[in-house]
Amino acid sequence: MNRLILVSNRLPFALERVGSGPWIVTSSVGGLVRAIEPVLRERAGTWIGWIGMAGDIPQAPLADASRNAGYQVIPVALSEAERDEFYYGYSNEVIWPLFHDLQNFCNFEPAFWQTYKAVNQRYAETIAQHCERDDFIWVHDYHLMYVAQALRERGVSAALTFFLHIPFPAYDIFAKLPQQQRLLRALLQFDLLGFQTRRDLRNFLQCVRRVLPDAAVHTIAGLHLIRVEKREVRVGSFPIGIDFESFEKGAASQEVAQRAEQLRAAFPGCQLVLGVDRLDYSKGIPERLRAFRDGLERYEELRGRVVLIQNVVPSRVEIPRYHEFKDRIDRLVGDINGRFSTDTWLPVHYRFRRLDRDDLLAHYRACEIALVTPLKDGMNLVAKEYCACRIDKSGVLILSEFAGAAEQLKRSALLVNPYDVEQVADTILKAFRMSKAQRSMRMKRMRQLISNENVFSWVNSFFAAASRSPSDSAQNPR
Ligand code: ADQ
Repeated sequence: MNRLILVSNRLPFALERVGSGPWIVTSSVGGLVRAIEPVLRERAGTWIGWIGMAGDIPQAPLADASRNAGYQVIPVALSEAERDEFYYGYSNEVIWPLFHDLQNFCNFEPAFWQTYKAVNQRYAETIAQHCERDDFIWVHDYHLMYVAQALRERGVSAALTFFLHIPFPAYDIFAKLPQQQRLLRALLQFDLLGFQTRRDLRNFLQCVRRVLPDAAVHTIAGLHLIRVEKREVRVGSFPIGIDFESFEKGAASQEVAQRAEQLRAAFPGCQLVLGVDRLDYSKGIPERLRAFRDGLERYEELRGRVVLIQNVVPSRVEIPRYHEFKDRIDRLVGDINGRFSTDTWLPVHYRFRRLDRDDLLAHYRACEIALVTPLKDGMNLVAKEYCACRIDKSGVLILSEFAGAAEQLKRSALLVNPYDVEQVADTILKAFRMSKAQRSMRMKRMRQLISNENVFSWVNSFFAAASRSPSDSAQNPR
């Protein structure tokens, strides 16, 4: 079995300290980490990434973290200027908004691209120092799209694979990117490119056809191969899943059941509608609040009988646009509560902080309706986590048609266009009125699918696609 080298912008650890006290290492417990860690242990693996802080990296706590994790951890250091221009700049002020179809939010500052390339070169240098010829290298996400190009320039011929967690835009939007050709050529230095959905895959192929006249796209029995510069690149869609069982088990625990009960008891006679998001303009939070307000305005039936619990985790607060965005949310919540609240009913309960895991699961368990309405999203794990925690097989998922998850859940979720405030309001009413039998039939179907297509099968299907030769793949297309 080949050794696995996993490369991502962030390592699965964070380092924190109060003042000049000792460093504290906290591990990330996301689904991706849970799925990947056993594979890394089994394959004598290495995880390469940034620790999340600029400047020198304290080595001792990281060495401890690596020993405890059971695989090698290699940090990549970024200076403050690199963090600002690579991470906040090109990654999050150019690629992130553009790939979420929000080109007006982009800051196409030319210096950002130079730093993006330089940091990707640093990653390549670190990978080259630690990899051997037969290693399997798996690079993740939009921060590191230039890594394969930089590795090839260093003569690395190992198998290079890539997975994009965010959407890939259609040509009309991608064409705005000043570096469109360079970025596509860099991506085509990988041997396998994975996208979340068929939509993203289609968009990517369309961009290749339009931007690179020398590239030929072949589709053989459903499998896509791109031939360019005497290379052959496989491209596929691999919708990411969650660790269904751990959410289901967690939701069934006594602590979570108690917490959910307390939450329900706090709002007697009301159906609870849940929003859980990172603070990000792509998640459609103001649009959702406007839809909720519109529902209360037009449907008296909802007043006093629904409560929106909106939890927002602080994120990228260093970027000014995110501040403005938070102010908008604050104002809308104030407006709705000011206009509609009564002595006994407050329509929106808004929290701006990370919930701990039990609390998050209790919210999933307690809320009858989940409102997951991103303007665009690679997948959206909240939608899947919500269903996994509905162990009583009830609950309604209102889901944006522009979330990757909609491709899998469209038969059973209530799909909405998040920009259509009136339609979302009507759908809240529909969910509110939905019979128990309908809720249960839909929820059972979603749970079955999410349980089958979980994060472990996602990892396996990606590895399987990487290890098939193109001729095998043509016979067994995805
Ligand atoms: P994200 O944009 O971070 O991920 P998402 O898939 O929704 O988006 O994951 C967010 C995670 O944060 C979830 O696991 C959720 O439980 C957690 N979370 C959100 N709000 C929280 C709160 N208030 N308290 C505690 N936890 C909270 C990117 C892409 C997505 C893609 C994933 C995985 O943008 O489209 O689904 O990667 O590929």
